[in-house]
Amino acid sequence: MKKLTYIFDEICDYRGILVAIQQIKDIPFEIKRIYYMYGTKENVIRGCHAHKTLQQVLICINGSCKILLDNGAERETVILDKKNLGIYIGANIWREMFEFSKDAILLVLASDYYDEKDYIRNYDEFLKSINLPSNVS
Ligand code: T46
Repeated sequence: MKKLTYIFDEICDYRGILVAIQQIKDIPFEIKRIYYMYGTKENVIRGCHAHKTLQQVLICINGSCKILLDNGAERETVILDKKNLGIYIGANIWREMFEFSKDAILLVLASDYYDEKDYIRNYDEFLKSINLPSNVS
């Protein structure tokens, strides 16, 4: 699967490290929303949905977690374990986030406002939406 990851520049000086991310310049969309999750319980799987139009960049700014990406034909798991590593997830990609470390903080930059209508939360519906036969007989 073609996947887009970013290593954002670290600006280091004697005080520590600063990472800056600019819309359009560093990621391919305008940022309309930022959200983050932490305190994720052990063995929890988050996500389990696709988006019809939303584009996002996920960065685990503390700790680590894994992201499963599924385009209906291929599945791939990415480990987010660096504070300056981002993964782009476009529309029509099923995603699952799991194996969060206790200290994980997953930051998400999103191209649009929250809209439940943009979600596809059922895997068979997701397959149908991308014109693949559903697993349901
Ligand atoms: C995604 C992955 C990476 C809001 O009210 N506003 C928001 O901006 C968001 C993101 C969520 N919510 C509400 C909706 C639910 O009642 O917060 C609750 C938890 O959301 P959800 O179960 O969708 O969270 P995740 O972690 O499964 O998925 C989230 C994003 O929703 C989703 O767009 O791609 O992170």
